[in-house]
Amino acid sequence: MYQDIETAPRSELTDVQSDRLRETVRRAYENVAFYRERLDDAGVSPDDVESIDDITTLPFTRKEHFEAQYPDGLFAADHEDVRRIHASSGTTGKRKIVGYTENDLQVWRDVMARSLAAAGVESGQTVQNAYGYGLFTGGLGFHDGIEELGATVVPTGGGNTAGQLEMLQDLDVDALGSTPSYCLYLAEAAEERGIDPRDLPLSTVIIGAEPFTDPMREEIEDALDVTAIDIYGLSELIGPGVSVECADAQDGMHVQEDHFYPEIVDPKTGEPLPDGERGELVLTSLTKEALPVVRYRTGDVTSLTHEECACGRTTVRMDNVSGRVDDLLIVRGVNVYASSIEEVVVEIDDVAPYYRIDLYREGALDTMEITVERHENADRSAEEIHDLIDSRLHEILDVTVDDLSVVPYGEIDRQETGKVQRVFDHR
Ligand code: DLL
Repeated sequence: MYQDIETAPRSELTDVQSDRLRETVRRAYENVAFYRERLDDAGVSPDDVESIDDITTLPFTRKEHFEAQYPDGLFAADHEDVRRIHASSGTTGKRKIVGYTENDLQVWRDVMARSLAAAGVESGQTVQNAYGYGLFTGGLGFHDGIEELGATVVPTGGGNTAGQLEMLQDLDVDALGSTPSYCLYLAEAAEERGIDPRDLPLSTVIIGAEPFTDPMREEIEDALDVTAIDIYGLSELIGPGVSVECADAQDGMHVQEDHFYPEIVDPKTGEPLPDGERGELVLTSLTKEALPVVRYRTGDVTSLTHEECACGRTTVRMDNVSGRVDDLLIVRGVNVYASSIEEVVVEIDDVAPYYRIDLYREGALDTMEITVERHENADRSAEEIHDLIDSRLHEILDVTVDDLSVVPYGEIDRQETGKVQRVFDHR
């Protein structure tokens, strides 16, 4: 275990959380006009918060609030105490600007070092960091955590695939941090250069920053002969390191609960949901100074479990994030999740793990086009693949696909940096 708190009994964790929630609410109330108004409107005073259970009396904070308070209206620290700024790009709306005090940066280093240790990385090993450096939290978040753990960081950042492969091989790299889509891209690029990706020295990849399904993870593990560990985080809370899978069980992500308190709510009503039920993840920061965040509606869909984990950590685990509340594609009035399409596509061996979904509006009618790639070594013909996917999609979707194309291998654009885009809504 990297830190003792990861295996603390529940009662100890609850005490820590209760103390920290009280401090967080007080800090937010005293330093941020937005929180003062929201709490006053809800009739809650910081004195009313006694234990972590009182969290449900607090109002939610939403993406729109970050936008309305752009750039730093939610900051609770003086400018001279802010050591670093990051920002999340956000596909819609304004960037969210986030800030860190020295203490916040140390918390981040700690939770990232912990996360890497849980992923099976050891001090003395070499970790290549292919997350983008810059305003995105992925690059520097991983970078600091790798150093904090006592491992060696190779700061390749995103892109430059030839350089990535060269470093992986020549520096005998043990673990790679990268988005799942870039992992697959690297494997493919290796093959094109005559390198068997399974021969790369890697034993672990730590993937996150975008949703992926279980079949996609298996594809990555198989292509690179690695263990693929899911890591989750978001800029508003800190960046990567909010939760991570352990290499021992690979069964849900342990939330770093002494710093981030998770709840699951019904996305429509905001009512709390019990363990095991999927809903919207709501997170509260418990130690952040520059930017305390109270009951943040992440928009990410998952569930929680307090069941014991084989690894010995006592922290609550969250399931793989299958998608976002607002990612639901409504096609001709019918709910369609891109992840369910991905599952169909990736499960078929003859199909490469690349696809795109295009949505158009013709007159008053929505149309949905899906493009998949035939695998290099596919046995089935394009027509056979077409019919197979068509019938599977027919079984799982309540809406018909207007156009399904099976294109030759390599035809769908690969994205070398940033988060992959698979849904193109032209409506
Ligand atoms: O993506 C932080 C991060 C960097 C996490 C590197 C993991 C690795 P943002 O750019 O603010 O921060 O985007 C956060 O990305 O609300 C999710 O929708 C999505 N996301 C992050 N991790 C995962 C994951 C970083 N493991 C948003 N699975 C979040 C699914 C993820 N979605």
